[in-house]
Amino acid sequence: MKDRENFKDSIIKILKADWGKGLEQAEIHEKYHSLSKAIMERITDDWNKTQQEYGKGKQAYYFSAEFLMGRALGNNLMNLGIYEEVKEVLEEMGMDFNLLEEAEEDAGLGNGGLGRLAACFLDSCATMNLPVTGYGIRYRYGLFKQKFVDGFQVEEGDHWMKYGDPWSVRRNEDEITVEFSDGKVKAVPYDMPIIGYGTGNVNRLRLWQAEPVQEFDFGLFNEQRYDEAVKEKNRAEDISRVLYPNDSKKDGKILRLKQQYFFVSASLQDLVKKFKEKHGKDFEQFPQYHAIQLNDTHPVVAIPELMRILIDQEGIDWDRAWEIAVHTFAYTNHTILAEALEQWHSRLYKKLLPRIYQIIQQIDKEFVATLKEKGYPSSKIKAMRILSDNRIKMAWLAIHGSHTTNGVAELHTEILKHQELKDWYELYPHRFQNKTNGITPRRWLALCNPELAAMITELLGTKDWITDLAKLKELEKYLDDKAILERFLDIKVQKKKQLAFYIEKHEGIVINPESIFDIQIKRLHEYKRQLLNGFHILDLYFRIKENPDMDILPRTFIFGAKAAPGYFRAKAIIKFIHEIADLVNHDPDIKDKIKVVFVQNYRVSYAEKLFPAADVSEQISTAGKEASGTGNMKFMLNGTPTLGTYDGANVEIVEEAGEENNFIFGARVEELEAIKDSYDPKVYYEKVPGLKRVVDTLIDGTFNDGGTGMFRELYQALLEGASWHKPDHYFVLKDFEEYRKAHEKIDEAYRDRLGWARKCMKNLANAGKFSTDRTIGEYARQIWHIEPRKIK
Ligand code: DL6
Repeated sequence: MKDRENFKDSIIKILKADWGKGLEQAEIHEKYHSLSKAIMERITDDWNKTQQEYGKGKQAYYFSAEFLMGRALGNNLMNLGIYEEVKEVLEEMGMDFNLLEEAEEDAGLGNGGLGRLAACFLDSCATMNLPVTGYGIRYRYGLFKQKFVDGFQVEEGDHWMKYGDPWSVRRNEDEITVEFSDGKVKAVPYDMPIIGYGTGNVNRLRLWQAEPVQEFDFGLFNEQRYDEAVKEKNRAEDISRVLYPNDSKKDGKILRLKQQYFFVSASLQDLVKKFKEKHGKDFEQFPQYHAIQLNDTHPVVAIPELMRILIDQEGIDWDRAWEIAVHTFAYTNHTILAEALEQWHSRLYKKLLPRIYQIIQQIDKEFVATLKEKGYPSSKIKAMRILSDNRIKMAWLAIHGSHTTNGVAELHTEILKHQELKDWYELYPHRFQNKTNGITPRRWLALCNPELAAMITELLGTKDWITDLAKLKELEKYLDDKAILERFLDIKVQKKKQLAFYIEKHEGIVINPESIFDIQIKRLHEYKRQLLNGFHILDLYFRIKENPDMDILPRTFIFGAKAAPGYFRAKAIIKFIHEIADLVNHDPDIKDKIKVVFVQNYRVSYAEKLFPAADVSEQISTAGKEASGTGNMKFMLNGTPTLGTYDGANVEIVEEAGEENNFIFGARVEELEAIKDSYDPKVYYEKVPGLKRVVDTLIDGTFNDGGTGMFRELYQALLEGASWHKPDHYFVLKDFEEYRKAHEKIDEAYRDRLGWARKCMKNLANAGKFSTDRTIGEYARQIWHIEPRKIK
């Protein structure tokens, strides 16, 4: 940075202009805000240049209802290559950079893996100079903030921009009107810069905010009917008020559908408007300039919406419009869980979006005719119809109305092709592809683990690995270098101490950095099997009680997870783990051999502290249920072995780093498929030593669920099942014994310090495949057909 003094001046000026304060009086968030704006000022020219350059050719658009961005400041400074310098400048001004970083609220505009993947993708696109724009919703409230009260999850609204949002620019000139049957709303875009690493290119994330067409009704206001005067405003603003509001109720569902249509319609109108400015009405060319990726089914209403725009507004005939749509869209499937495959009641669509519904009916009608022509039997046609039983099958619409469908890990894609979407694969074999997920090495190594990053740079003699992660492979030459392995271990201890300090400050729990940090961080869901982890801890506890001299290495089990507000069982599991923690952490007989911590409000910025400090990565989902997972990759990239099942991308992690450097256990997909009708968890419950004892704690009075009945319900789900599923449908009891054995292997392996470090290094050295740079390269070449365009 050549102009340090100018930079300081801008910060001071912004503080004065925006907050009316000098440096001495300013609050921490005001300083954070001014610094961020000063950075925005510096990137504006490059941002404009990039958009101009991209306008010259084909571009891709990532339509996603979620972008889990986390914090921007540190990441942006690093990508701009001025992180250290800005830190120095701030110190000269008497500011503590760490405090400023911590003052930033996470932009938590996503639920978990799917939204975070979108954020990593944007980072890779910008870094690779690829013309890609993200389109989504500017939720005023992100994913809820989580607190624990007596071990129960309590949710609070996440007003992430209450102090403003210095990283967004409102673009009034690009506002759009979106029409529903019950009225119109204004969609106003807010653009966020996506700063590439080591390039001048700055990409764009465009998030739409819903606003009323008319701020308030002046007539009603004059009549002092104040509530009615702002009714319209509230109705419009509700659309972008919160991320995925609870959808268990009908009202909630309408709002979610409104959200989906709102951002999709605004985005498509935006693209069509710009296209016409350049190419007139030559819509045949539309797919030559646009590739639109549909991130799961949430934006799939884009297919009939583009048809509507082309047919009703641009006068194009049905067949041509359909061709254009199919050539423009591509669809990514992120789950095979039946309850997550979106379906909408026809009557909701009919009521809210009557014209879109008509178009879907027509798509369905033509599709049925095609299948009949091909000689499909009526049973198969019924199963594949886009509209059946008064429901719209969004995944079917997505596959039929796009040119590619991809899964997110090899195993997942195979399951799609040969099980879940078998009929579709037979119909459209050439449309199916695999795109194994990734993570950005910028945030998930360079930024969150600068100590390890510095060692890698020193050993490789270059920073190139940050944009070419396959280079990590060269670290293999140090696998038997004792000094290097020791250095790796020292760094791990350093990261564990930092985490221990943070946890003590934020959770009030002291943990021992010398213990094994065994971490499971992800959304709370039955298929992810946090319950299995809990049962194992409890079993360990009982065994230590029986045998106080048991020789085990001290372990700290760390959990981080949010449960969906309406997901009763997931909340029961959170409470159960808290009860275990309470028992274990306060028992003097345990002598700190095991400790259990459930961190509150797990989110991107917390994750950045947890991944680098882990010794063991818990990836223990039921085989076949986790589409990919990306947390598994973040652990690996920080040199952490996986304790996991053959599921999702775990399979590929082990393929890359070797099974002998990880701890793989449990039933595989084929086995579970074969036993699914005959499985009886009671056999395991009775037979596996120690298992009955831990399962029974759910009902024998060991623990207290506050009179909610939630523990008994969990117990019944395991042993008796429920109206909608068989007993233990995620095979927790079946995998328990093998899981315990895998833990024993870890205990043994960890004792050999250098042997352990070697496993860690082997994982790190083979994490190259899991960069989103690799994933995005594949999307760009094999789906989007776009080229890099670097600005001068
Ligand atoms: O592809 C990103 C991410 C995967 O890594 C996870 O395995 C998968 O569970 C997640 N899927 C969803 C599905 N949500 N919906 N609908 O979040 O996607």
